[in-house]
Amino acid sequence: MQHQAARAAIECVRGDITQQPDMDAVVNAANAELRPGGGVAGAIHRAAGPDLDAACRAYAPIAPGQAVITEAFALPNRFVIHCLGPVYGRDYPADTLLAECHRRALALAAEKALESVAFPALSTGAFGYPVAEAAEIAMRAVIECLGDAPSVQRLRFVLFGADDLAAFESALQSTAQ
Ligand code: AR6
Repeated sequence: MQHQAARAAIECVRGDITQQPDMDAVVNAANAELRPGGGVAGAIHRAAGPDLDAACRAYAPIAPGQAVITEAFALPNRFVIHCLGPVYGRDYPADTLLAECHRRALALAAEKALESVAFPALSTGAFGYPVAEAAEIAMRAVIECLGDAPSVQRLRFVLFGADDLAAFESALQSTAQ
């Protein structure tokens, strides 16, 4: 599914965030220490190799809502944008912090004049954010912020599961209208 918002195309696909070779940057669902961990972070660090872990050390720790950018090393992308989403039920206000992650990720992409960015479903795995709510917040945040990131022409949400894909497609439809 694809939609045009503020000159940028937004699409939702089912897949693996480490297998997006046509994207300038991929977003990591990081932990505060920017270490490998599980889920998206584990997959990204495994695919990027140990140089990514070394590069992250200079920026850690980060707080919920923050984002930092590093090289992507062995990944087929130019950059990794590491976002720390809120832990649902612990970090407040969760919706503001989740939106802030997306806003800062796009701001970093714009600083590097990137054309394309792929996001996973931040906070919806180990951090427990209900996916339907997270999808609405993520979609609203990127559509609001794309105007401040004029270089970004293509935005992709990469979802692991069929239910997650359905939630993001529904959010794209309702938000983009
Ligand atoms: N590609 C795309 N999506 C994925 C992939 C992948 N390779 N792997 C998992 N997902 P999570 P969080 C989905 O837990 O909730 C880590 O341990 C997953 O099914 O990666 O922000 C870190 O170290 C879920 O829908 O991120 C942190 O401590 C979504 O991506 C913590 O988890 C997010 O799941 C971050 O938790």
